[in-house]
Amino acid sequence: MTQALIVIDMQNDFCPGGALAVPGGDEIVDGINALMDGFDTVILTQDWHPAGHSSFASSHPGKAPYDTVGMSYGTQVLWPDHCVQGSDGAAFHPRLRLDGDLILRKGFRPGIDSYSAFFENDQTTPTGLEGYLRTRAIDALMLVGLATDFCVHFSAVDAARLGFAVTVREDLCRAIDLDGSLAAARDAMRQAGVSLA
Ligand code: VGL
Ligand code: ZN
Repeated sequence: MTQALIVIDMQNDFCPGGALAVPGGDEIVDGINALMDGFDTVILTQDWHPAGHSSFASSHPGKAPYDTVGMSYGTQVLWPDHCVQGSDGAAFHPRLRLDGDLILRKGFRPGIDSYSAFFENDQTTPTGLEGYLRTRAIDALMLVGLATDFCVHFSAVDAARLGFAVTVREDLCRAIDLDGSLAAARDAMRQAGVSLA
């Protein structure tokens, strides 16, 4: 087995003080940096939305952050404006090691959100990450980062469905936990065959 480390969305907007702060989001930076030493391949993902993105509550008159809205591809949670391309909030946490092999940006199409590093929220538009991993003969993945119940969760489930052996290091993740979303995410990951470590 050749295992790669995927570091999900360790960006300023998901850390305390950011636009969509995940409680304790910055606590895991040093542990993730140390973990990188054990991997030949490290991939970082970066949530990367254009201004006015359709996942922002501000783009939907009368809606507030954390409301939901029906999109062509299903129900979408609406977020505060976050990770706008080129902004400080979209930048990686200043202590995060950036010596990984690949930075994969996602969520850049105005009309569709992308929690997963593999497919956008329509669950069919690929990001290309699967091809990158397969052409490098990587068949196992360890996932860490933010947020456990959204981008880590959907990335882990998609990776397991694609046939990768997937481990989520829960101690190096932090959750948003919206209406029980963390418990639901843990169940869904387990059911997909993801190892929670
Ligand atoms: C994320 C909500 C919106 C995440 C990204 O990284 O988990 N969550 N965009
Ligand atoms: Zn986002």
